[in-house]
Amino acid sequence: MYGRLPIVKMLAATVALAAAISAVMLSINWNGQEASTAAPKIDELLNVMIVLSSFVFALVMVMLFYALWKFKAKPGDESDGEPIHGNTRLEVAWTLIPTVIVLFAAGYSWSVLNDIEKTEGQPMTVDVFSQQFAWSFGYPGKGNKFVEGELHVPVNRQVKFKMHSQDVIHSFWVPEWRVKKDNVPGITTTATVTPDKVGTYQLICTELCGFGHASMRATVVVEPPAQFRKWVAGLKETVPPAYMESIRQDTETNPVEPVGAGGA
Ligand SMILES: [Cu+2]
Repeated sequence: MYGRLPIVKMLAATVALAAAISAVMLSINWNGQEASTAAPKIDELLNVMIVLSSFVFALVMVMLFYALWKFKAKPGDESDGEPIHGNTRLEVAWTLIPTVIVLFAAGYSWSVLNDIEKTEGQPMTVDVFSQQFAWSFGYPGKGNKFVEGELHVPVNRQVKFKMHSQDVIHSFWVPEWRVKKDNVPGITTTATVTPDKVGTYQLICTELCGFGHASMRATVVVEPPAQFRKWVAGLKETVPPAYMESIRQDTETNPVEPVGAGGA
């Protein structure tokens, strides 16, 4: 066999390389501003995953380069490599360690998702309508007031978005909130967000939905509650019948309360 590997040195090199990669990767602000209560939790999850992946990547690189250097064929050596018939300890290790890492990642992600989707009291409901290539919004707690291309929500209030697609799959994404959810024809999907920073953001369709996908955006305004109430009171239109129909039809999954529940 190959003789003893310099395990301690390789581990030290792995830790050093993982630390260096993590330091670089963590110094980058990947997701931009945090503007919802979910954002810091999701960013922390991402940071933990970055450190874990850096470690795995470093371990693979150290072993790869060690093997390249240590077992390089001598010039002129045309012989076959030594046949190997398995190594139980090694196989147990490379099965067990990734399993533990993946289970940890799954458990941690699950708990974060549970946490950010928890509803407190009575969230405000907003209906989200998506179609090629525009967004519009209804406020069931405000007499089904309706607006196109501009979403307003009060700051520090939990909002439950109920998504309806009129044609193909779209996806609701406000990067600063971190929350992303597909709008699927025939199904009501929901996303729960508590925006916690006043400001103007962009809602971006993040599911390739056709020719105009790249321009399928809407303005998102997070404002103090009084200002929001004034804005919503000033809306002239109510949700058009075709959209009301899509709310009625999209019942295959999750809405537990009747459509229209929840108020601002
Ligand atoms: Cu779209």
